[in-house]
Amino acid sequence: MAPRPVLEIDLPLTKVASGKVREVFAVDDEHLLFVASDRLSAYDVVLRSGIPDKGKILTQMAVFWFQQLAAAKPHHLVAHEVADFPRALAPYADLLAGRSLLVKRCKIIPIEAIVRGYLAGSGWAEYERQGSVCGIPLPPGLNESARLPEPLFTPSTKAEIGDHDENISPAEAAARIGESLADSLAKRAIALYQEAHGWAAERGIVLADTKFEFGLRDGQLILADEVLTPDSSRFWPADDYAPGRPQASFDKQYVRDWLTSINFDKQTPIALPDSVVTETRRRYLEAYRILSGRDPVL
Ligand code: Q0Q
Repeated sequence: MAPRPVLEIDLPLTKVASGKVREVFAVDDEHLLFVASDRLSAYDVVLRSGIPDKGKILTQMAVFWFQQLAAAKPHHLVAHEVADFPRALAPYADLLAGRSLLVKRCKIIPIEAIVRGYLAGSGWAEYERQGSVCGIPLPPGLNESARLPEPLFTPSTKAEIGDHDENISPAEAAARIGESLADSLAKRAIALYQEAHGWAAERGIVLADTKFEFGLRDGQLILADEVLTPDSSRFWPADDYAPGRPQASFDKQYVRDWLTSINFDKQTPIALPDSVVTETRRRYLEAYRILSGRDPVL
């Protein structure tokens, strides 16, 4: 029997940032604590139903990638076991276990480092309009979901809470953060995507695109935030992949299909049927087991 979903993260620590699904708390001058809830967002709406253990499964997927990928280093992850956290956090072990990351503080670069290997979402929409993605001209005649000739660094700005990120060109990103840093960001993000894409493809999952966050610390470019989870990436089942149409999401398709079936207004936070919650939890578990080769600690 799955536990009840954890929708709110209440800790007697200073909250420094809050996202749709995760909270960031101050631990000390050097460290932050990331805690992932079981909240689920669809079409940028946080739904009333959570997915039990989602926060644990996706946190442990990020830990897997931080440990697995050569291109992930240097990164901000310090510890993911509560036993390795500062002793002051021990009283909150039941809430934190499996769903929290102790990370090194760094200066976050105000650009979302998105890498696309396939034409989907806002990339496909721009290509249909003007034959480019983030202003990067592409060959004519590409189909929806087509694999791109090479992975593209397609940055976006970091929107304020409640607003949407805005796609910008690599040149605009360079104008905002400097050419050298933008170039380093692009190279690191593409290397990460390529390594992860290869690992996932060998296991029957297409990594279509993903969003990385980077920071600066001691003059180094540090991989930050979460990495390569279904909340920051598009995962497609490889055995069903066919260009020319939208692809089923490995993890969210049951949610999307049900929301479509009830003509979801893409604004009202609504609850999901138990069957959709159960099936979605099963898909997150399956994705973790396929990619990491192990069971999550729940
Ligand atoms: C930091 N965020 C993002 C965020 C809401 C994530 C603060 N190592 C770091 C990190 C990281 N990662 C951050 N700050 C200093 N050092 C990243 C935007 C916001 C929820 C999750 N916020």
